[in-house]
Amino acid sequence: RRALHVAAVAEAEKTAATTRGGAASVPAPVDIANKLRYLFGRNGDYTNADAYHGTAWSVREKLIDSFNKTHEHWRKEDPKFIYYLSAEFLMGRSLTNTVYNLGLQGEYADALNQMGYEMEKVADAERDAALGNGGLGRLAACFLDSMATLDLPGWGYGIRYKYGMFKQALKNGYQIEQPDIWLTSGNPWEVRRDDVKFEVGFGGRVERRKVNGKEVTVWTPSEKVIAQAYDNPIPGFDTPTTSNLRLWDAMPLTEFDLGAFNAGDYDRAMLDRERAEAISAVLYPNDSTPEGKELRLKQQYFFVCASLQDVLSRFKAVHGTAFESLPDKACFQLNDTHPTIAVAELMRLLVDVEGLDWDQAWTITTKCLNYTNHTVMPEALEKWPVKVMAKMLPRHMEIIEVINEGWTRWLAGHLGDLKSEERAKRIAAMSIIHENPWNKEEMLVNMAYLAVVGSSAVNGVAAIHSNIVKDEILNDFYQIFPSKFQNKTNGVTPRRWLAWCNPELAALITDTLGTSEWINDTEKLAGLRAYASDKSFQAKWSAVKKAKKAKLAALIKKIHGDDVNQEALFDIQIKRIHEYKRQYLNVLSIIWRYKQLKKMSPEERRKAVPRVCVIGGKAASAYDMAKRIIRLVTAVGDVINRDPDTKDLLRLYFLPDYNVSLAETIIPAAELSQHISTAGTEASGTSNMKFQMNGCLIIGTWDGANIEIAEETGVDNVFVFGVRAEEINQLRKERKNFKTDPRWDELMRDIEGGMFGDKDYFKPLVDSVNNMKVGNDWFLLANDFAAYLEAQEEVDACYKDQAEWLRRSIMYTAGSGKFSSDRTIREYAEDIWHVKPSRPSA
Ligand code: GLS
Repeated sequence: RRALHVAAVAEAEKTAATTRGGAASVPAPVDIANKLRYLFGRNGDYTNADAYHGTAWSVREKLIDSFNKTHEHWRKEDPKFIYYLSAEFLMGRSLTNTVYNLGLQGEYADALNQMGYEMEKVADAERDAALGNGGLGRLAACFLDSMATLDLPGWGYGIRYKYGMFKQALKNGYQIEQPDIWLTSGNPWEVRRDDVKFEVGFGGRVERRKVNGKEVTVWTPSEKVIAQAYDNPIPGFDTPTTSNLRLWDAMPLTEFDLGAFNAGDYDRAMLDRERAEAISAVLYPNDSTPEGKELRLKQQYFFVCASLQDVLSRFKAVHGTAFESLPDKACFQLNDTHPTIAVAELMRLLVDVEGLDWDQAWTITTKCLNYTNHTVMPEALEKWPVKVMAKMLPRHMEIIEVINEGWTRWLAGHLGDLKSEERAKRIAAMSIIHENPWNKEEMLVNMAYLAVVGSSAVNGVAAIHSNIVKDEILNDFYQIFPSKFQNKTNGVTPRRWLAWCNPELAALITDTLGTSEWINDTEKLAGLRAYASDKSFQAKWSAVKKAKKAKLAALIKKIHGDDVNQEALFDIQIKRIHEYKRQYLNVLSIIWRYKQLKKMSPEERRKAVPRVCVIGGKAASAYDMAKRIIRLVTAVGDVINRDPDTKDLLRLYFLPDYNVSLAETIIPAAELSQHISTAGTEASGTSNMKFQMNGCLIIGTWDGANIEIAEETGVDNVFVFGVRAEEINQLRKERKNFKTDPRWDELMRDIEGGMFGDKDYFKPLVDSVNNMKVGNDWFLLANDFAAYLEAQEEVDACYKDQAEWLRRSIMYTAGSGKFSSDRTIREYAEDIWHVKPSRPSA
């Protein structure tokens, strides 16, 4: 029957091919029009948004062809897979990336032109898929691009949030949050898999039963939901490989309680649906800030449970119950602690469901799992109250207790040489379950400790950060398992972040190097060093930057209604708003600059370097201080941008709703970007790499990946300032002896005195950094203030020498080879995952 069916379809396709050239070769304009006609019921006179949908649904078919081919190949080859478990994937838009990665940009750009549309405007109609907060989620998205490009068998697994990262609007200069309703017009980039769904349980009770003389543990959840799979094909670049991001949507077990409905109880009839859907409804809008809500733990378990069941069911279909070979076929990367419940869940599936004995299951589990730490912020290292865990996941809590017993017992033996008091102290410090230091009544499960104990490899995301992980955050563990700890410096995809978002610069690079191979071999960018001082090359380089600045200027005009001086230095700080990232310090230096300009004679002003400063980023909805910082930016901008004495020389704009697509416009236009976190606080940063690739100079602290960027670019080409990470602890202790700079004191008085209005609202901001006692100014703004102003003066001096500025700009791009996520992923694949490329035939 099946053979007959296959033959019949093949025959039909042959005739179709002779009559209409085969689906794949329907001319793109016809195909786009067909999609609009048959999927949307539209006939002519389309808006850009219509044209986007028609184009996207047309491109989707080619994407799915490639996806199917790849998976057919992988099914046959059965290679080892890497599964990237992440609560966040900040994908942004897909159309441009997909047509470029599939090599279809010419065809579709022409098609749209013929129809009277421009690809860029059409692409602009797409909504961002904002299923992530910031760097951590965007890193996961870059990693998927690189895995596919490198032909590595691998999938991402996460949650299909109905509402992604909130939309940020400004009302009178204050942030307001609006829901991100991104799925309303349908999502052409996903495929719902009605044949892939799993049950996920919560709560209930755990019992031991005897089955065939063997004691088994049975967990009977009190609540069950369905995890429904949606596949999001991920096209590699310059390869036939298209891999997958599988996202789970939560649905009720039964569609609808008809009994309750018939009895007139409409609310109850809908209750299950609402409860289930709540699980995948909203992304928690936090980044490096705490969020201990039960729903978040529920989300974490929900996607981990569905993903592990999915992987095990595919494994069993091929290998039956030969679970000892699971580590040869599958490994899981835990993206931060969010998916750490996987340690307990894999144990539960292997022991309770598959009947393996504990030790065997533990060997398999620890071989399969690896953990990446992404933050040093103590408040962001997740800890769940035992009470919460025991109620929501009673069996997992038991499993974690058993893991911890085994772990502490092992430790006691391992530390046998120590005096008993010292040994007890060390064991207590490393126990996965421990007291809450702020509330002795409460016991907590430390998810980072669970991840370390349950994994083969643990890594940080930049050299300095990996050292902090080893020497501070997880030092006890490092002393015991030094070889478990690694560094994997982050990277970003050079496709989205250089080639596709800056096609003009990409064309110039390709022209100059005589090849476009740098797009997947970024080390080739080093070839640009030879041209760094070449006048005619500098002129072309500068022309591209000017064109990109014009685009950003147009955007500022659209948002704020102001024309800005395009000859000015474009100075950018875009990232989540956080005290440790120190946007506040940036604002203080802008106020200082403003005050200096005010004092200058017309003659002096003529010599000043004009600047357009842009700040963008979202504040977590509950992060009060961050919201005040945003208001300070807008308030200072309101004064500066309207002052006739200075408005040609200095502007400050807050660009609302910073997201991936806004970044794609801003970064190519930036000349100076700010990465000024307190040394030792920013694990890596990844926008710094995107700016570097686009030839943007950096003013920054000796922190995160800034250090490695400076090494690759030439330290003298970077404006580095501020205290070093090693000094921080001491400086914090010596807070009350610290003498602030008189300029600092003046600025504090200005803000406090109402120079920018809203003085009551700004008071807590001033107080947070101004009262020099232990604990205040935790992020040491005052310590770095003078050095920062000095570095800013160096920036001005350098900008006056355009030849030098351009030389440096070129050196940045030339030195960015290391920061391709292809390099990062290759390192993960070789050192941690042991996964090899497997490419389908073209
Ligand atoms: C983060 C760090 O804060 C960033 O420094 C880092 O670049 C990113 C990716 O590793 O991870 N951790 C976090 O919780 N949010 C981030 O962006």
